[in-house]
Amino acid sequence: MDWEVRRFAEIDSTNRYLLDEARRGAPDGLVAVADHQTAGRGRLGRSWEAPPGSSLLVSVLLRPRLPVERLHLVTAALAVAAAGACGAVSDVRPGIKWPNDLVAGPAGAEAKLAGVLAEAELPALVAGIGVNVAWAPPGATCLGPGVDRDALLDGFLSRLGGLLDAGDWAAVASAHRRLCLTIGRRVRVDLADETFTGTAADVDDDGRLLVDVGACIRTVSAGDVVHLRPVD
Ligand code: BT5
Repeated sequence: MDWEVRRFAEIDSTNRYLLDEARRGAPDGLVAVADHQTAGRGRLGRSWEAPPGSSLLVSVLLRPRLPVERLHLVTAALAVAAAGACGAVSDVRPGIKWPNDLVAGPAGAEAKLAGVLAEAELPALVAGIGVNVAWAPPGATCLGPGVDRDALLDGFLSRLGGLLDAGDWAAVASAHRRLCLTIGRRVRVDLADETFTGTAADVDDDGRLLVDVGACIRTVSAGDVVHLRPVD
């Protein structure tokens, strides 16, 4: 992947910027990086907060040749690439909380380090990640002081480019599964119209979460997952 990186001191949202560029026909491989976002987006209309200069805020424009039901694997690839890059520039070895959060901290009490937001306007897909580097909001965590954001960006893009160029989505799925701390945990799954609890049994080759609810295994392709303590 040949990345073309555009840097912004301030922008509303790097995802918004690349979606507009995609509509104008920009090629895949376009990257937007910001020191500060004034309207950083989370999933489901939520927001992503970070003081100026405190985080890696980056989005990539892709046109993945994948069937719609496998597009989850692109967010998985971002999470895997970012986890590897964090490990290379800091002492933090993040895990993945399904589907898209990087988490770090004591086993069983991990906190959010980074989040991925993918927005599709097919055939374009814009996927962005915010990684807390020198700051985290209450209840979340960061890599810590002294981490070089440019080195983190380079490590992220080179790993992501490697995964995309290889086009080996089974390898992405298995790397994601290896890092996924949700597997084996008691979880509450919040869907738009329903909530249920169970034990996360596995992540399948399309990146979907399989939850053992006792009577059956439910397959979750999108939703919010809360890790429960074993006694909850
Ligand atoms: C996410 O959403 O985790 C996806 C975040 C994606 C942000 C990147 S930054 C570059 C690109 N451009 C954008 O505009 N967005 C992407 P979600 O799972 O919905 O989590 C959002 C929730 O996490 C919020 O409602 C807060 O509770 C919490 N939150 C906000 N800022 C946070 C931070 N810096 N660290 C940890 N948690 C945060």
